[in-house]
Amino acid sequence: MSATPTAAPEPADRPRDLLADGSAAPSGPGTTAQPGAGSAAQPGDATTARPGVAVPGDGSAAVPGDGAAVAVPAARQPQVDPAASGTAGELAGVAQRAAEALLTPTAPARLGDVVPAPERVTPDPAADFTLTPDAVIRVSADPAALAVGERLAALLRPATGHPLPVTDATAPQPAGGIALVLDGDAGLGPEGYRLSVTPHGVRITADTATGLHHGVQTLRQLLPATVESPTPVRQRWVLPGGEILDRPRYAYRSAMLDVSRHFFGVADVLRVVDHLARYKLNHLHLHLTDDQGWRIAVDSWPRLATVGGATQVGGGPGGHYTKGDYRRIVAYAAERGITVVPEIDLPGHTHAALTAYGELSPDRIAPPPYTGTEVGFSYVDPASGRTYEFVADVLGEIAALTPGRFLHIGGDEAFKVKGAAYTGFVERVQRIVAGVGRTVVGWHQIAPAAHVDGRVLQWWGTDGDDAVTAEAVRRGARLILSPANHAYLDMKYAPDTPIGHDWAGLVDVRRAYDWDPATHLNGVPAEAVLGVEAPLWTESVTTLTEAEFMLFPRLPAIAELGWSARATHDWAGFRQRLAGHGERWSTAGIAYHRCPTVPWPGPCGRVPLPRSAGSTDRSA
Ligand code: TNX
Repeated sequence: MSATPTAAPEPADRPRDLLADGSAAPSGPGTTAQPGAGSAAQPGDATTARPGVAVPGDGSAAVPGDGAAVAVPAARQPQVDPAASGTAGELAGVAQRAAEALLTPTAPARLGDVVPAPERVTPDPAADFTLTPDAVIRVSADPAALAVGERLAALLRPATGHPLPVTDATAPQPAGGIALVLDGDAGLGPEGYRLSVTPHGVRITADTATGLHHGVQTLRQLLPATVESPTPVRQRWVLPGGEILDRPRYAYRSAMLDVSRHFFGVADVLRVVDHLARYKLNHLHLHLTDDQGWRIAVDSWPRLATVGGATQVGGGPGGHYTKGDYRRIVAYAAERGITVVPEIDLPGHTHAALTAYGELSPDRIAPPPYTGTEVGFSYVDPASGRTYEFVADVLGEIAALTPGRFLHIGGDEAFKVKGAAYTGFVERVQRIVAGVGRTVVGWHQIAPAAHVDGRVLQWWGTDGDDAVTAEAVRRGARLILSPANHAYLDMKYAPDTPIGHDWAGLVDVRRAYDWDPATHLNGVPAEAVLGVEAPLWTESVTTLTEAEFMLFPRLPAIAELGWSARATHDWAGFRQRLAGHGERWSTAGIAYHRCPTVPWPGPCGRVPLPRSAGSTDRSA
């Protein structure tokens, strides 16, 4: 019996993996394909030119406030009130207002310049509002709403330098600030909001704190891009006047981070959560286990994390989350309206678990760690009772850590567990998930298994005909759509993209944007679609900077498909709105791909990816 994985058969629609440089990965038992190893481009190599990578401080985007003078129109010239002279305090106030008025305005955002596109936008050019140093953030007396207010203040204080105290909305306050109000308007739904900008202030109303949170993300985009600066910017903080009414199209809007192939520490994951929140996504799927690493502590099977988590693709040190780490991620996400969906991939993609517990393996022998990128060779023994004790223990502990309703059981590419052995395994695991009070999610390969209440399939196919999935939908399943040729964020943008795969084709931002979840899969009615998810597999993604480069600008495209009414769908308008975000990302220190189809401001071309911009923090 071999302790080494045997080569996996290739799935029909999934040609073999490619290395980061585009060459074919070596196949066969125990190969250690190291993404990037064959190519000259190493992550963090400051001397390596990477096509179209924009990173903070690279000068690739014009950052207002860097000295570019903008004339102040006459209407904005300070009006000094002669009557307001006298005391030193009054004079200081006059001087302050005069200075404010003279500060260079960048072109104020337009009310409709929001990603994802809002449901209804009613601009009022006569109603612009300027956020002044004396502004107050008034919030309904509700702990979750107050937390939204505190986070808004934390977002705005660094760039504006304004103190922005957060106070209870019921206390008498001066006008001229921002109000976040829970108004009991259930018509807005659990995530909707209204935002109104008048010369007297900004008011966001919603039925829930989550709705207020989404409204805050919109407010943020209505301020000049310099609001993303971590340090004070001398600037007039003008918001465009008018009203927005906004609600999501789909209840499930998500991204997946594969923390198994390469491990990403807590700080990195929290930053990814911030990116999701910015674009009103509401789920984070964490792919916690795979052949190369088991990333979550399980008390009843401790070696899963300590042994199974000790390496990663390419042979690096790997890592895992303690239960405390995981709770921190869950709590941080929840505060931002995001539910964590943990995935324990079964019965395949389990090599790391087998390295820790050989008793789960069909041959009962623990194999050595695997640091390559082949798929489909490993499995836990579906004929062993011990396997189901393991599954019940693991899913029980994960459920106890996870307040969200979904547990993802993987189910993909288990090429060696076939037919009845496979469906029998999946059905048993589905019952275990129901037994711990959770709703099962699985990759669409689990479709042939019997239906259980609430079952959700995540479809990752590349063409719209899938009779087996359509049949599972007829039996009651709902779908999350992640078509690999549109939504897989590990696909290359273009042939020269330095990292990523291309087995599902090239996915530029237009391809990510131009599809309709409601009609994508033949034989599946629109009502069966729960939403969309953009997965980021990380065989070739080794640092946070590389992850951001693959996320931006495609994540906002998928976010818009999930949030915005179909009637707003329009590539020409989307690329214009998206272009303004390049400057926001640069200012916030977020790396992104300056794809040629979007009219980003500033020069295009090759930009080096500095070592300092990326970190995969393992400490936190
Ligand atoms: C397919 S799609 C996988 C992953 C790989 C990915 C690479 C699916 C459910 N599984 O194991 O990481 O392709 O693109």
